[in-house]
Amino acid sequence: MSNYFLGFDLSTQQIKCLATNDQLEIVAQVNVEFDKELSHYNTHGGVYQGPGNGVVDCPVAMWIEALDKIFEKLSSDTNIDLSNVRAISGSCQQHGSVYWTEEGIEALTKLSANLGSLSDQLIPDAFARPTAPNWQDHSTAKQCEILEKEVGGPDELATITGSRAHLRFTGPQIMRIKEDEPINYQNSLAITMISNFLSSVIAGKITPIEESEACGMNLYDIKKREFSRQLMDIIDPDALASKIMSDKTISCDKPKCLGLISPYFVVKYGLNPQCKIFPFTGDNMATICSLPLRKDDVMISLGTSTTVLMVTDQYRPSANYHLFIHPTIPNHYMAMICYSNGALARERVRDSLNEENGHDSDPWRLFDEAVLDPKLDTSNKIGVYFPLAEIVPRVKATEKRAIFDIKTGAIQEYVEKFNNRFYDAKMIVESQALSCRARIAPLLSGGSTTGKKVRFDYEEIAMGEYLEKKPKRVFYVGGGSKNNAIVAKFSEVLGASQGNYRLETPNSCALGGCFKAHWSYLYTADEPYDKFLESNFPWHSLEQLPTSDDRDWLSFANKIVPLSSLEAQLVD
Ligand code: XUL
Repeated sequence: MSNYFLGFDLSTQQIKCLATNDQLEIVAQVNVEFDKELSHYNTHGGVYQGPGNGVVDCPVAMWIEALDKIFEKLSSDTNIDLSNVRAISGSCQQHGSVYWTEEGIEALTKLSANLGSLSDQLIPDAFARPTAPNWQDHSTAKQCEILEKEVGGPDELATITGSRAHLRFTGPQIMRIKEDEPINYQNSLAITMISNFLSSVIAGKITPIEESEACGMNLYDIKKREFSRQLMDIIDPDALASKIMSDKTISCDKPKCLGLISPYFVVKYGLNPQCKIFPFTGDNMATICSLPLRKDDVMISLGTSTTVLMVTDQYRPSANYHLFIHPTIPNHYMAMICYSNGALARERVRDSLNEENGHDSDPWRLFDEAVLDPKLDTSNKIGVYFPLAEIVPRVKATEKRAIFDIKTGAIQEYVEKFNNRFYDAKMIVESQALSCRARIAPLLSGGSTTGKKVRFDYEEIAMGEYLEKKPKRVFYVGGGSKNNAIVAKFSEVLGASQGNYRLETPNSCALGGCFKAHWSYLYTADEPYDKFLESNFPWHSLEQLPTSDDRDWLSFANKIVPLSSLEAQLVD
């Protein structure tokens, strides 16, 4: 009889739960789609959009009802014996916050299958605010400005908390709620993030914030590894520290059992009373926990936008990306770089190429041929294509092309167009990949500080770092990763020393939760997370891609200087 481990994923549009067995295989999968299955909350894409004020909220009552529903499905729609579930963990959309009343904190400890559903016992009195801000909320520009200004600017805030101020981050959100809804704020005896909201309901008691999640608040001092008094004081010097249980934050250095599952789930759904609950984390952190990633491994999500997640032991904060304490590997960080231009920008170039040249039934044929065409000489060309305002670098929507001197890297001429659109197809993929290469360079280990200094964004580093550091493995995910030409070009530019992989990740957040629960349950100090996963991981589920040629990687280094110069010309 196998042990089972549950991993939850409370994301924007659904809650999902996976169960894995002793062999790390998925044995059950259930989900509840909010708009469809809980349509009486009238959410669109799981959220409510405020009336033109940038507010984007999620109803907490919907999540509470969804939790009962998903446990119901686990017990009736799957074959697993829930009394064999040994441990539970999971992940949630990052940054959101849930506001608990005194009654709510009390009601959690008294949850009972005899008292009706979770909703009957928690709604509406458990929450001072019926909704939780969603990560798409953009109502906090004023609060972000204040936080940055008080500490000396975006770089300074990034140095303390791993990120500059962001509209969706919990600190600015709490600050706005305190200002706009003073009664709700006052009535909130505890403020949890969404991750420790979910673990609290499952454990039947308020559980503190997990450290890697705390890094998504703009309040946590990563070097000191504690909530920053200075930052909390800007929002509320009196009560915030106690509301967020700042002295009880859960360290990621080793697994910490939060307690056993609430008797409610034992009696109602047949869970084992000894089932252990381990801290839940953010969805992006759980994604890296779904793979045996180590220092210098990179995951690139080629979706509508491009997101880079990587494991690093270098704490080199920048206002242009995020650093979070790694959820399972001590003294490591997860870096997250979010670009707004990804697939849409490539598709625009593809469409104009097809318009000019006509195309057959495969809209990608001409584009892909151009990307891989060795006769299309882009060695002295550089260009950026940002149909949307870009985050990295932080600039308005723009396009720019230039010809440069291959020997010196100096830009010779800015041009309106290259000879034809085929160059743009090749160039957009090259420059998207090159931008990733330039931004991950400071976060990779090794390399020397020799050579000319080259600046991207706020940081200037020596050419030695760009020229000598390589990622170990690169894992490609997301829609764009299905395109062979695109991943081949990214692989050439990034030059992973230990291989390139492609995988599908529909379940990665929940799976990361299962693996974390499993590892935490078996934890021994001499089996760190990456080692536990590496030896047990179903490698056959990944597709290994060809390794790239070192000469390609070196020749793309010629474009580091011109890309930096070209970006410096773009206006903010
Ligand atoms: C990350 C972020 C999103 C949400 C999505 O900073 O805001 O990825 O976590 O659920």
